[in-house]
Amino acid sequence: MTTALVTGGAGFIGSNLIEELVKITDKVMVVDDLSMGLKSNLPVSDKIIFYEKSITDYSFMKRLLLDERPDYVYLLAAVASVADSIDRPLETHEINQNANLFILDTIRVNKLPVKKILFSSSAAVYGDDPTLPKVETTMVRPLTPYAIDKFATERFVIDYGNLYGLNTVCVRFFNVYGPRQNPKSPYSGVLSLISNAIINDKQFTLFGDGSQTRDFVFVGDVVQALLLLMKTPSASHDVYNVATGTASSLADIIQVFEKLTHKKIALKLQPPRSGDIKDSLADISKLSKLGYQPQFDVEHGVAVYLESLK
Ligand code: UD2
Repeated sequence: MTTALVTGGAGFIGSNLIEELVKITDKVMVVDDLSMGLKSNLPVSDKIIFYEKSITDYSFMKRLLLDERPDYVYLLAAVASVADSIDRPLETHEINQNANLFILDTIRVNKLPVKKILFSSSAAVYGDDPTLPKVETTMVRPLTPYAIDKFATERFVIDYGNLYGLNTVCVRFFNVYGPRQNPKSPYSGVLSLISNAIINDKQFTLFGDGSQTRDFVFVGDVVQALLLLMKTPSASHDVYNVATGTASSLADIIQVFEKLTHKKIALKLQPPRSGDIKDSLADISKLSKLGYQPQFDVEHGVAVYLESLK
């Protein structure tokens, strides 16, 4: 019997992961406080055990880990917005770093037989250094509480491997999009905001001239990467970019949406958002060497995303 624990499993990326995990796992435990996620994001399956709990509920987390002794642990729960982290640095630190460290240390101290632990970090750790594409060895420049905690927790996760022999791996997500990405928050990913605008015939606020570029990666490809990293023994005590290796400008993306929906997006033009980086692009050769091949270009991914919103 194989079991997995997914923190943040009711969220956007977590719930897409769980859709695949239930096919290959006998039992999937989900811990989510529903601060961002929705219970309805989870697929219906009697393999899923859902706990509406925060990962900062340490006595609960300890009991769960000791009682259930999961084989695989996916650490996806987080304050997921940079802006939110700037408003709440201490809470962000508690959730994004301390709670994950507590899980690692509970596994270490109790010598739990966890096969592998995966931590979700972010391209935010690269900060505003303009060198492209970003390779995992590129200097990091974390500029916000979100990025600082993501980077420091990466180091904890990797060094719990080096120091204590835990089998761990980290990922740096670039701009993930796809079904169940919540467009409600003003800090949601830009593709969910464009979808929301075009479907509801609302204006989309474009910051800048649309020439800024991002490496947009479809959530299905992200799930492929997570499963691959979990099952690849050589991917251990290390960090991997998860992206497509292709940059698209927002102007390109807007065109893709307009072509697919046969609608014109009403744009409200605003100056560039302060603190934004102009361009972002990943080098994915490290992950590709393990067999990762993104299956969705933006046209395909956006089409699937739009279909899911019908
Ligand atoms: C993403 C992450 C952020 C951090 C960062 C690291 C999201 C939502 N944000 O920020 O958490 O990890 O990467 O580099 O995943 N835009 C508009 N109109 C809008 C919203 C956005 O024009 O209503 C523009 C925005 O100014 C930017 C681009 O779209 O140029 C992408 O914005 P984003 O917030 O989706 O993602 P990003 O890369 O800035």
